[in-house]
Formats: sequence, C-alpha cells, structure tokens
Amino acid sequence: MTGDSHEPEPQAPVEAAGGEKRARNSWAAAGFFATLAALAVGHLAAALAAPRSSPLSALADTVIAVVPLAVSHWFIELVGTADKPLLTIGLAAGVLAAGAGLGVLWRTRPLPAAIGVLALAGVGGAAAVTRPGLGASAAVPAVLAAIVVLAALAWWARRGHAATVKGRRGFFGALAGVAAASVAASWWAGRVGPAAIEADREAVTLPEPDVPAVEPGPVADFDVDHLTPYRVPNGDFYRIDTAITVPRVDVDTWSLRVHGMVDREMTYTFDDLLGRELIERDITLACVSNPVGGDLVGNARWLGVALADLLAEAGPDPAADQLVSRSTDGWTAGSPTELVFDGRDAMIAVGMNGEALPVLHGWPARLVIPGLYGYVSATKWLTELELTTFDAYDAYWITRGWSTPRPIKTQSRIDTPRSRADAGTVTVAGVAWAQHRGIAAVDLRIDNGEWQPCALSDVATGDTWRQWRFEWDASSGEHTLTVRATDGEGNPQTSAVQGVIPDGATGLHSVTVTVS
Ligand SMILES: Nc1nc2c(c(=O)[nH]1)N[C@H]1C(S)=C(S)[C@@H](COP(=O)(O)O)O[C@H]1N2
Ligand SMILES: [Mo]
Repeated sequence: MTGDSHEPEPQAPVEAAGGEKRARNSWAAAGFFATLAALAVGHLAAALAAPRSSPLSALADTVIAVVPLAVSHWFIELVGTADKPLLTIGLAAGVLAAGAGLGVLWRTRPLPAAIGVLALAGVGGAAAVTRPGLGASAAVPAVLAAIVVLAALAWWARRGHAATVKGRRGFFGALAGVAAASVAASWWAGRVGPAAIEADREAVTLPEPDVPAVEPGPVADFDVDHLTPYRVPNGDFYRIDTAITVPRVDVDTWSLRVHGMVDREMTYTFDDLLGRELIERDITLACVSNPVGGDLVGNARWLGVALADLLAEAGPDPAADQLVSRSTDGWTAGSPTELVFDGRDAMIAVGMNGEALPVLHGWPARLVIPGLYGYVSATKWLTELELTTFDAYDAYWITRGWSTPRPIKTQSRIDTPRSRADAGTVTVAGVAWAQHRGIAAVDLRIDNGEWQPCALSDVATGDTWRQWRFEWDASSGEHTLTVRATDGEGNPQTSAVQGVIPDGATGLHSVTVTVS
C-alpha cells in the first residue's frame, strides 16, 4: 500500500467527468453484449448435444427445483402459465446485468472481473451438471460461454474501448450478431439436429387398439358455442410440468425399467410396448393446482399398455404400497399400488387422441391413472417404474409441500356464458368431473334461486368429465350463475372454499353475467 489512494483526488474537469461516465457506460455495454453472445453460444452448444444443459435453461430448472412452494405458488397465482417464460427472461436479465457490472469492474480491476465471469459461468455449469439425467459433459456449454465473455472483454480491454465510436458500435453489433445467429442455429438444431425428435415421432405408426375405447354414446358433445369439447385436441390440451427445456427422448435408446421391490427387474423398449396388447381409454387428467373454474384439466383418448399387466411380470412385493414413476429429467410421482391394481384402467400411454404422444405431453410414453391428480400419477417422458413404500420415498411434489395421493375433488365449471348474454333463452353449459367416481348430476343456481337440474352428455365411464347444459330464460340485468356437481357416489360438490394447496381446490364456480 502506498497510501496514495487516501490522497484527495484532483478536481476532475467537467468534460472529463462526462467522459468518465461515457467510458463506464461503454464498458458496461461491452460486458452486456459479451454476456448476451455467451448465453446464446452456450444455448447453441446445448442445442447440438443436450438441450437441457443450456446454462440459462439449467439455471431456470434449478430455481424451479429449489424455490419453496409458497414462493412458486405466489408467482404462478400472479402470472399463471407465463411463469416459465417470465422466470427465464428474469434470469437472463439478471445474468446480463451481472455481465454489464463485470464489464465495468474489468476496466479498473480485470482479475477480479475475470474471476467473477468464471464464477457466473460456474453457477450455470453447476446447475447443468446437477440436473437429473445430465452428466459432467453438461458443463461444456457454460465453459464455452465463459470463454466467449473472457475473450470478448480481453479484446475490449486491449483495443476495443479505445476504438472510435464507430469501431465500438461495430464490436457490440458483432456480439449481438453472434447472439442472434446462435439463437437461430439453436432453433434449427431443434428441428433437424440430433435433438430433433419430431421426425421420429411422426414416423411412428401406432397399432390399432386391441381393446378400443367404449364410445360414450350419441351425445358426448353438446352443440354449444364456447363449450369445451369432450375430447380436447392435443394442441389445446393444458400443459403442466417443471421442465424449462422439454426433455427430448431418443426413442431408439429409450427404455422403461421396472425395479425396486420386485422378484425380477424388467426392461421394455418402445417396440416392446407397441408389440403388446394395447388398450384405448378416454380419461380426464386434472392438475391439483387447478383453481375453481380453472382450465388445468382436459380429457383425451389414450392408447397404451395396461399398467397392472406389465407390472405383474416383474412380480411386485405385496408390501410395496407405492409405485414411483420417474421421468427422464428426474421428476417423480408416487401412486398408491393398491389403486393401480384395483381394476381401473391405469396405463402406460403411447398415443393421445389418435397420434403418438406429443413431445409436450410425454413422448414417447407416459403414465395415466384415472382418479388421481397429475402430480401423483401422470409422469411424462416416463423411464422408470419403481416399487417401494410411502415410508421409504417421497416423490417430487410431496417433498415440496403437496399432499400424498388423495382422490380428485368433485368439480364443475361454467364455460358459457362467462360475462354477457342477450335477454331471452341462453344456453348455459360447461363440464364437470370427479374421475373414477363419475358425475351423476349437475345443478345450476340463478342468483339466489333453487338448484335446478341440468341435462348431461353421454359418457362411457366415470373416468372422464361430463358436459352439462341448461336453458336459461335470461332477463335483463346482472345475474350470478353458480354450478354444483354430484359425483357417482351421490356426494354433492362442497361449497366450502379451499385453495389448491395441499390436495386440490374446493368451492363452487360462479360467474356474473350482464344480460341486455
Ligand atoms: N416428467 C414430468 N411429468 C409430469 C409433470 C412434470 O413436471 N414432469 N407434471 C405432472 C402434472 S403436475 C400434471 S397436472 C400432468 C399434466 O400433464 P399434461 O401436461 O399432459 O396436461 O403431468 C404430470 N407429469
Ligand atoms: Mo399438476
């Protein structure tokens, strides 16, 4: 220490003070653009090999895995299913801001700044390496990202910062160009590169079902505008999972392993599944985090292998009361073995509404168990079935505060009208569900009137939702409509209001309609 730093600084001339600020800004810009290029290059490197190892994606996946339920629930209440894009954008903004700060630091203290860059990349690399299903090579994109930032800032420190305004802008433009080209190339890699699986999926010809679904009857669908269809098309089907980057499973190397408390471990390939007896079933999936009146529920026609038959081949220990299903990205669900073997149509699905499972819905295989919420039954990108006990293992959402499996709550929803209607006869319609128990009745109440019975659509089993409709003689003014279902066991839906945590929301769905 010379002590010089304690000397008062000479008064800086006004222009120099402005120049100082400009210089700092340009170093911040260099850090920002270097980091932008680095994130994009890392993303591209991941897209070419293992898309989930993109530093940004892995970081977002890690945040999702570690954030307490209260926080994620608050965020999802606030922004709904924009949660994942917003989390990713927020993290990107944070990393870019850190990059800008490191650029400023580099100007006066290059060594700590370089260490800061390595630390930042280290966080991204560590996030990728520790993601279930990824190994040490998942650090490569983060390493490349670090190299991009270090090289860019080193060049900037030597030559760039002293360049003309035009030269500096050219440098920033080049980095932005690298970023844009990398993002475009990542997109291309996702379509035609090694991680492109859509072609595999489209090449699959699903066999005809050995046991076709029982048709619900002539009126599975009422002809009412804005009423959700009995079978929701794949493109409209709700999607819920923890994956920022959807797992891309190579069907040629994919396998399903049955292990744990069994007499013999079994392994099945995708062709093994297609070669077995295939059943087809209409089953409604519901998310436990669906609020009253919400749309995190859908019905589809699934094609697949009977789960109980397949598990029986492994010889399960009767003491194994929990079936843990694990996806290729490490997510797990724990289902009661008792329900799997009680005769219901629990299945390993390979088809959804007449096509191979869409990538977003679990390609190449997923679990579907009627009567259980998705988080304890509907594992997508399925790769393991482990027989164990509830004492021995807590699945993904159980460790984060959701309840161990309980039956789905009886629910009903008004789809139309939602806010306005013309005076006269108005068709009020919606769907109701109580999977595996079925829906026996639906009633509608206008304002504070009597409960009035609704007409019900045809269903084949209690495993699906059921449409309902009511012809309402609507008079001008504001009216409140409330719906209530009764399940197949004769129990009316409760009006007691409960939030989604820990085992599903209850309460009656109401809408206020202005009639004119
Ligand atoms: N691998 C994996 N499978 C998963 C999940 C997940 O996060 N990861 N989420 C589950 C939840 S909470 C629900 S509600 C259903 C939703 O299935 P869908 O996206 O096909 O509608 O998938 C289940 N399967
Ligand atoms: Mo869910």
